[in-house]
Amino acid sequence: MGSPKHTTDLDTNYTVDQDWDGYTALEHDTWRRLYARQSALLPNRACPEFLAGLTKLDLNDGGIPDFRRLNESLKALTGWEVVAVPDLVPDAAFFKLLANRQFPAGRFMRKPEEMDYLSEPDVFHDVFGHVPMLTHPVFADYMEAYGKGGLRSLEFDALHHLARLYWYTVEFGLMHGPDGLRIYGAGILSSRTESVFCLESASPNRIAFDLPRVMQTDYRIDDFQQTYFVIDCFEQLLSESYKDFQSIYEALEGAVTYAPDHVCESDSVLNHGTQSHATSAVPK
Ligand code: HBI
Ligand code: FE
Repeated sequence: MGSPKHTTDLDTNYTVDQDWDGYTALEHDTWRRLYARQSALLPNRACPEFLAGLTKLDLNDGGIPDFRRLNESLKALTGWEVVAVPDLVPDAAFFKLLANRQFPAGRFMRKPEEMDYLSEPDVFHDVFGHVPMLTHPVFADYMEAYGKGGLRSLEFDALHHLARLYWYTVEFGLMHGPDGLRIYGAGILSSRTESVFCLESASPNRIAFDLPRVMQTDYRIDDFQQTYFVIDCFEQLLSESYKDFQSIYEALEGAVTYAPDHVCESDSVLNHGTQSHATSAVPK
């Protein structure tokens, strides 16, 4: 499938032992502080499905969760399991793990001076941010479908489209639920400052989710998002992921790439950000 590099990555096992006994008291303490901070902030901000998952998994019983114990609950709920990885794994390997309902989680804990910003996903981002969502049956199926779509994308040179979909849903997704705007993206849920910014600031765009539109949109990794895409429910996300991505990729060939702050005329806009520029479409 795809290039020889992808084939090699697909055959390599990137998982490691979590080595739970190797964590220091300081690292467990960092988990507890981060947990306390986010769990105080997230009621009425996170979607109810995340908060329910957090309760079910009991991630606050004294430090960094032991994946062996965590997996007993998670597997019983949706058949997903968490596997430890040293850092980012190559895309092909990442997709293969997701397609098999295995979520790769960084085993390292951030340093106390990095409470608010990290460039690589650590155990707090991966476990607190992502794993509660994997207890929800529909979201759990979406993540598997995403992994399968990712494996197929390797044949079409469409990785950038898939990476954008992941970014604007799994990492930075918002949902318009019965009680208003709520967070389901793990990149937000594990961030104290973005949990408030994404809902309350007038600055970012909030635009109704549209699959090809998302696949055409660049993103920023070094600052708050300038655009959030908003879904109605997880069933919508799952049914979108059953679409024929190949025909979407073909339709997107030669299409423009939108800058992160761009607003299109055809967008269904919930909030037009105060920082947006109408002329920010750039050729691919
Ligand atoms: N590896 N461990 C890990 N975690 C990720 O979130 C991750 C990754 N490899 C690739 C990747 N994400 C992204 O490029 C996907 O969006 C495609
Ligand atoms: Fe993540």
